[in-house]
Amino acid sequence: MKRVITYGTFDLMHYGHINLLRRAKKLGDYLIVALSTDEFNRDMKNKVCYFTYEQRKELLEAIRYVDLVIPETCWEQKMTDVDLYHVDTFVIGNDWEGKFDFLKEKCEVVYLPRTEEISTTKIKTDLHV
Ligand code: C2G
Repeated sequence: MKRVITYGTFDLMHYGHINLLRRAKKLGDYLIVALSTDEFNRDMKNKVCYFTYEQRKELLEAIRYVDLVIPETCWEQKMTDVDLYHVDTFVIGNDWEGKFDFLKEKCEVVYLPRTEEISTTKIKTDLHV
């Protein structure tokens, strides 16, 4: 069974996220999503989420492409996660192009094109939230 992992905040879930998750799942048989916790978002990613970790986790677990959701609590957990979850492929959007090439010693690393016209920030701006 080919195991794939991806990481993210996934706040205000939108079709750009779904496009990523669908393509990520196509790279294997089992997709793990490491979901940024509220603390990690606030302290390290400078992101204020609309939905809490538990709400974002529930949304992700309802998506057919997602097999497991785990917490992302720090930048440094990826190497450990690859071993812990026996990951074959790490995948993320190409806004991170090259940033996680260090994982190539452990697994395949894939950067997928983002869905350009949508983002959580755009949604908030358009809704004047
Ligand atoms: N994404 C996308 N198209 C968009 C928006 C997001 O393909 N229009 C992808 C991103 O490239 C990422 C995933 O969806 O792969 C989740 O996006 P974010 O929640 O913005 O994740 P990010 O803040 O980039 O977190 O350690 C890695 C970080 O946790 C990644």
